[in-house]
Amino acid sequence: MFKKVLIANRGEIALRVIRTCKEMGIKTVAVYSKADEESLHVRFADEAVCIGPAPSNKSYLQIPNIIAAAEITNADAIHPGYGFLSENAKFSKICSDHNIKFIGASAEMINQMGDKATAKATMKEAGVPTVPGSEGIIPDFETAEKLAEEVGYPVMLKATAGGGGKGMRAVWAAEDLKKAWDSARQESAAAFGNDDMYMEKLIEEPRHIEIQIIGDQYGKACHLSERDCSVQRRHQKLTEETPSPFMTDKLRKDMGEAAVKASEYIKYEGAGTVEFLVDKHRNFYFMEMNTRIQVEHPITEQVIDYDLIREQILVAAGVPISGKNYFPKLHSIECRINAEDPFNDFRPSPGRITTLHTPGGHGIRLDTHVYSGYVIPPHYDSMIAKLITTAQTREEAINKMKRALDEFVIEGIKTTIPFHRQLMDHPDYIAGNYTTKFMEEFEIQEEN
Ligand code: MV4
Repeated sequence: MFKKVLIANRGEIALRVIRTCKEMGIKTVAVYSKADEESLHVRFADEAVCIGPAPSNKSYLQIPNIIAAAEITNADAIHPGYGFLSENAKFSKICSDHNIKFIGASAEMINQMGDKATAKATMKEAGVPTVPGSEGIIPDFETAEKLAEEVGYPVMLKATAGGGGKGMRAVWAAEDLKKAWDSARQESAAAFGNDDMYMEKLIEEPRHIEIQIIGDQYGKACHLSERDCSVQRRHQKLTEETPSPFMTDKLRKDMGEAAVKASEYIKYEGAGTVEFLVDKHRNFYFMEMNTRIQVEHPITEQVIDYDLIREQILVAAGVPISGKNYFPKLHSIECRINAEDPFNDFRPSPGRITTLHTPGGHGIRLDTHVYSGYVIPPHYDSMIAKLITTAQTREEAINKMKRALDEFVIEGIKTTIPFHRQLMDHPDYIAGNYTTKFMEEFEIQEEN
């Protein structure tokens, strides 16, 4: 088992990993930027190394500084969390070249799943349902035109180096294809240095339902059921829940088996998430595979009483998984609390928290690194807390979330708490009747 783990991240996920390491008797090393000197993850870790100034590209993304921190503290493993370097193949490779265990996917796996057309072709070989469309990359516009006629409009153009919606264009008619093709390739070249595109039949008003999987070093994988992440704004998840209100026992069984089949086919090691698009007829299609722990992992932990970070560490240390699949016994909802102003287009609202009162009581979990007097820096992602409620039924979990949001007081900055409070009163949300289109119609009401 590892003696000392360096957490190459910040905020709530750094704290999350440190907590599990402490429970496992593993020493911890925090890395931090100058702007994070007063952060809790620095205080909670056994050791802490400053790796640079505030900007991410000079600190949390600086591979040499992080490797140096691991060398001087003699860490034998690095947990990357999510975001930053968690899906950076070069970082994974450099860790293994330095005999430091990267608690995540191998460089090969990151590259294979990071290239969306390759990931999709691999899943198709594995027998996982994929959206009808091109066989891999489209060589030129003429081929795209012909293919779109065969597939039938509407189609979706996607950048193979993309993900999370970047370099993606929905095309409803032939006369719009050329403009979409050019702008998608331009966007992808600018964002990823790669403008290769592939095409799919457009799935209208899909739900985003993902399956948590865990694979060990011996080729075994199991699934830990689903999370419904359809409530998103500009490809940013706002709230997630498990079980999905759209799920049926058969659909869960079929999606779980597809996710396990995919993971065992690619010999996936570690915690991973297989994302699916689900249409209104409950057909499901592979979308993407994430090779990292996800922000929303706590709702899965809550309904199956499981510590996913602990499982990641055990698998990385070579411990075989139990192999049994898990099905939710409870209902859990997560609301991402961001330092943003929902009454002003969700614009960021960094600054000092002058008053903080956190919710508590039965079925309430709050994963956060903030404290009264803490200054939210402007340099990083705006998420400051994850409020998670768990109960026997969805209705009770929603009621608990309403009560917890009413108790949650953060002054000195704006937050998305009022948005989530209104969401919990929305009839379509309460009815579980929402797709990835939901936020396009949601209108926040001005507070009195
Ligand atoms: C799609 C789609 C409809 N049809 N693919 C969004 C980012 C990336 N995960 C893929 N995405 C989509 N792919 C086909 N063939 C609709 C989306 C999509 C979406 C998917 C999940 C969650 C939110 C979304 C918001 C807009 C579009």
